[in-house]
Amino acid sequence: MALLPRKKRRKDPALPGASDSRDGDGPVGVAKFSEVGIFLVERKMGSSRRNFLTQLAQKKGFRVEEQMSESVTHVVSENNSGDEVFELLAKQSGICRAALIDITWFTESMAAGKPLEIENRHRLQVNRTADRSATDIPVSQYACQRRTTLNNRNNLFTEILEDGNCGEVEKLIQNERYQTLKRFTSIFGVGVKTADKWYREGLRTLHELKASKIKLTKEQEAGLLYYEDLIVPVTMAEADSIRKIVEEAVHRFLPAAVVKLTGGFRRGKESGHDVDLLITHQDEGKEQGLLHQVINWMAVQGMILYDDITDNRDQKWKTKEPELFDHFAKCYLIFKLQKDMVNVVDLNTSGDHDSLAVNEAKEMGLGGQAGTCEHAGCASVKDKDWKAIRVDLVVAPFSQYAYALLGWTGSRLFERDLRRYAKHFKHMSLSSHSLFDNEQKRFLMAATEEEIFAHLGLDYIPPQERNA
Ligand code: DCT
Ligand code: MG
Ligand code: MG
Repeated sequence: MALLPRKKRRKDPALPGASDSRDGDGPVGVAKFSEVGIFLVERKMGSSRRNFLTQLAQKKGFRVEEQMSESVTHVVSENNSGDEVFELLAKQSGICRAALIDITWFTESMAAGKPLEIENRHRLQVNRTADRSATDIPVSQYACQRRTTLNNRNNLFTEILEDGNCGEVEKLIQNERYQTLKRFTSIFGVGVKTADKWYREGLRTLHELKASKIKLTKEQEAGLLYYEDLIVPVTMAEADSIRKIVEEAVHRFLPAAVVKLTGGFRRGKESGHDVDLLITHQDEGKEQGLLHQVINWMAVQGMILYDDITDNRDQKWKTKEPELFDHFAKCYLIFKLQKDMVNVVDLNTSGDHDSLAVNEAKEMGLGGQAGTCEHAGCASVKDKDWKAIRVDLVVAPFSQYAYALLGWTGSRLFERDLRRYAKHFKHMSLSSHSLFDNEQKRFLMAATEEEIFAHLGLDYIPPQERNA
């Protein structure tokens, strides 16, 4: 969104995905202190000092956001009054939920090598009482204390984006690096880190990538192969069909197993980039080995275009941060959905998807003759009787099901804030497996999401209000 006034134009505008701190190649963020999102106010600080402080903080494992967003928790400024910072933030986006603090918090935290608790002396005083707008309504900085439906005030900014009336956004989307990173990260299996590496190696287009000698992973190869389908949003009808097909496959092996649609669709979204399915069985232990059986069976039926199974016994997960990665048996797959399996006729979505990606598909001649395709989504998407769709299958033991359901429902920002809230206010560690009370030194059991919210002392927020 709009940026704060700047002394100099930055050479290096925000990257796609920067606001959620994802490194790209891993599924979730890698900053050591990812629960803290710092935004450094450039006013009076200047761009070179801001760059220097940004790099310093990043080296120490802090997440620093280039732009103001909902994921910012600490707005740090130097030599500005609270009113000045408040006004700058209110002008640009109305996002004012983060703590407004002085540079002293930042320097002390850097010296300590970890984010310090905010003390009163760190806080900037905001004295304005007159002409306060809606942004002044005290709103928790934690998404898990807010009810965010799909129809929220951020839509205003999305409109701005679509109409192209915002100068800063225009500049950003014209930026070559941004365009290239967006293009490359739209390939399944390519994160910001890889996209940036390719950019630095001089690659700009999918055509150049394909023609290069760069060694692609199996995932990226599949991503390129089914690119044209995968950039088309998945509809609710398609998600529902896949859920039913997977459920049928699962029931061949475990008739009483539950297959639940999670992710964005559970939050009420009409479309998404993938289908997230969570599987469990009431008799804990019965779910073991299920994933391999189901994937093998579906593969024999010709339903699987690509699969990457992670076994829950796989030791490689032990090296990762427990809060960032879960240890469930899971499979990231590309599903081959026969169009006649979809109940509602809603497959003409190819015109809706991202125009950049459309042009890329066109440029590559994906699924047709290069250069002969009038419209991406031409022959290969429209005429073939199937569509490639990304699916995440996750299997959770029954005793962890409520935690897995909460974790896999998202949104990512909502989940991050829940964990941050649990840690700071309740001294508890929340993951997609469990909730551990660090004071009582025990795990808190929960059979439902409602019980988890109750353990955390939070009002229950239903899935459709977790769209932070
Ligand atoms: N998630 C997780 N671990 C992962 C990946 C995802 O715990 N390795 C959680 C975070 C949110 C939820 O699963 C769904 O993730 P996505 O499918 O990436 O997002 P979404 O909200 O479903 O959005 P979309 O509709 O674009 O798929
Ligand atoms: Mg999803
Ligand atoms: Mg997913």
